[in-house]
Amino acid sequence: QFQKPEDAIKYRQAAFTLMGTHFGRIAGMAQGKIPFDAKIAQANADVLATVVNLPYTAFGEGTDLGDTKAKPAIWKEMPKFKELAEKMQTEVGKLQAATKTGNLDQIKIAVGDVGKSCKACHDNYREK
Ligand code: ASC
Repeated sequence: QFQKPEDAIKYRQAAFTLMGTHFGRIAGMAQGKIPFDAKIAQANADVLATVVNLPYTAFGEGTDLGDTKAKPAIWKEMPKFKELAEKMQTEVGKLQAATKTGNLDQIKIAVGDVGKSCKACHDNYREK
């Protein structure tokens, strides 16, 4: 799928950057740092719901070395890593549903749960 390990590393980093950008806009609204606009929240959640599926095709064998913050533990504990990824994807699905209601209180709860699911993986599998 990827020609070189560096290509996979760049690809997954690009996907994580997009996740951070689109989640960050919704989180900013939840935190009152960005004015709440239900339509914009929904549009960002729709993009987020797609891009959360992208990074995990790019953690193949041999992509553990290079310019990456990914810890070797990922490849030693791939089922656990994938489980945390799926948990995050589930929480993003709930966030997407919450943005469709336009209810900021529901969005705030879902943002908190997505944030926890990001952090759960970072704690074990990403270099600082
Ligand atoms: C973000 C972002 C993350 C998560 C994480 C939540 O907006 O870029 O990596 O939220 O900070 O704990």
